[in-house]
Amino acid sequence: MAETPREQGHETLSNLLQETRRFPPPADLAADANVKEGDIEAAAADRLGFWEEQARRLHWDRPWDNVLNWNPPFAEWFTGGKLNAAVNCLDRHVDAGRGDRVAFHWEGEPGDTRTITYAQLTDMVCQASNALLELGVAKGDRVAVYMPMIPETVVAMLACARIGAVHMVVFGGFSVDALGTRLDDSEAKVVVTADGGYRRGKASALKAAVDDAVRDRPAVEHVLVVRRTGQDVEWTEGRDVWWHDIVDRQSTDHQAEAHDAEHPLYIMYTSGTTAKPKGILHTTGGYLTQVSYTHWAVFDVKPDTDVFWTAADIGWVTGHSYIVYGPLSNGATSVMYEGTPDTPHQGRFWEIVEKYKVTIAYMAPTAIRTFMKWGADIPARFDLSSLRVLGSVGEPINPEAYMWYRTNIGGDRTPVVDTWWQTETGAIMVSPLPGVSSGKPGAAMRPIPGVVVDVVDDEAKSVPNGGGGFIVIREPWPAMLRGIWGDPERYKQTYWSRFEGLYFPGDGAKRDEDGDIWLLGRVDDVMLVSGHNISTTEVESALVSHPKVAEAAVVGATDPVTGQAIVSFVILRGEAGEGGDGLVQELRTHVGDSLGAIAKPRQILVVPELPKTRSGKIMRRLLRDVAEKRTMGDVSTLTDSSVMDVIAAKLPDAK
Ligand code: 6R9
Repeated sequence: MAETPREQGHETLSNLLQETRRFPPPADLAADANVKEGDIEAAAADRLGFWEEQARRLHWDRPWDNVLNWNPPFAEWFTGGKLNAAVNCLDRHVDAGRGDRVAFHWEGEPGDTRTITYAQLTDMVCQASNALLELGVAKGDRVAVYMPMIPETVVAMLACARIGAVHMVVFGGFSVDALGTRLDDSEAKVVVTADGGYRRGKASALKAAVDDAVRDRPAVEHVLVVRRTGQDVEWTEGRDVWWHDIVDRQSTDHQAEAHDAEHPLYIMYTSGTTAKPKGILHTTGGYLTQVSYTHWAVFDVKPDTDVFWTAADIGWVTGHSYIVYGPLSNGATSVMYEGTPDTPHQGRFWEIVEKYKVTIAYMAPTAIRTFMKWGADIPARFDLSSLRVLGSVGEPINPEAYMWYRTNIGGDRTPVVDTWWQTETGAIMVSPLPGVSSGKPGAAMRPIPGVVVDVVDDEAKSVPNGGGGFIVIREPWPAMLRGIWGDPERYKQTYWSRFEGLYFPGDGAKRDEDGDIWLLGRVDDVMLVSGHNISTTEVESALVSHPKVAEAAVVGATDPVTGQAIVSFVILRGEAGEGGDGLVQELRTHVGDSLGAIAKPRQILVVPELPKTRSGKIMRRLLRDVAEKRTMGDVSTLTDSSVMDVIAAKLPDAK
């Protein structure tokens, strides 16, 4: 038997899954693609020159003096340069004669719609900028945005950017506590919210949550409230202001100031597992450069003809970069949808694709697996022939989910780009390029041009092809976080201390025989079974590749014999019924056949739901608590905390 990388001392994560399917780009797409093979080499030959070239996509009021000041781990990009992010997303397109182009086809959950052109959006943002100024918001102040998915959410963000205030969007599904800790940490002066929004056919109570959160927080001077649902709200005179009262009467003229390239643009909190959330800080010039470039390059966007849809919430970084700043800086037309995929029926997403002739759709694997569970006959009822590129983000996409997406949504025709990145990276970092890469189901493939990524072992040595380890970023990139709000020490500790001089995102990865990268999940979730480090991703993908399984989550639980044993939670596909002992045996055998006996789960529990975050990531630490029969940790950022009770009740001897 040949020596495995582990025996050579390189492997820190087992490489079990073998996937051989390949999907070269369609010839017509490749011929007309925004990025071609040669561009990748050119970028590598002059990385900083490449990013300067990309920065020239934007309108700068003053050019930069220095492309990069790198004082590890603190980076400054395009220093000396001045620009306004809102002007780049709005006025510049209007000035170029594209004011009539649709910026957003907005679709409310109850079926109401709004079509907003670039000219209209510019006017709305100017009015909102003037209103924020009237409320006393100044450059550098923080403004919290706790909103449903409505156009005013985008308007509020861009108005902040325009006047140089720092927006801090909190996902509208988060609890009062989560909102409160973020208000404290960011010291926000104003909260923009709505009376409510629609989700699953019901009006949520956003204003009531804000009332609770700001009650003991006098630092919040005003609450600006958009009327969305018309529900009754409590009102605090002097503090609360209706959006329609103050914004609508403002002038549509607002002379935008150019801000420094390094002026803070926004803070977005990422929830740690137990510690207080980290306020990830992004600044203006570098961030906008990389989101603009990646939106254009990774999705092959042609702003004149494409209709782009990121089906994600704006409260997630994916919404910031690929609903707001990427598409608008490129002058593209986007769809924005308020609600859930099953309201009023399970075909809602596909109805939207058909209605607006969406050409590029971007969503999370959790959504794709849910659609798998509902069945392929649902999308089959709609005309999805407008689609030409599909994207995935948020978690590793299981090969089976990729195949389902490509086949049933993409008509076995569209490339699927699996984009790896984080709140901290600001923009896409590793992804196939639709006109260049031969897609592999489950692989994020290569770093995008201008980004230098590696997979290393424990000792920071690059692993050879075929080896597994940790993904790291070797060189600073334009959209990188500039720090953790108010806590530079924590920034160094969290991202720069594991490997000297390298940014460590916390994810496991492997490099296959061709040198392509596969993400293997968070290293905190890795399971140590009989001395082997096994990634959750590979076992979950093996389970999902069984025709009866729609979703799977696996965790390591203490085991007297193997150290840790694999405990798995599975959701069955619609047609698979209830499960039973026979199915559990069948699944164990299936995993053993796919990955080897070492990866066979000790336990398999059939559950109706899994605990998820706002971006659809499975919260494995809660499942670990259940599997080890511990008291459950913090559930405040779960989308639905009752699922944990249902799951705990499934565990045979759980209390
Ligand atoms: C954009 C976003 C970041 C974490 C990241 C990783 C996971 C995101 C992924 C992926 C594998 C992908 N992740 N995209 N893992 N393949 N294509 O999700 O940001 O919410 O900050 O999460 O999500 O674990 O480290 P964020």
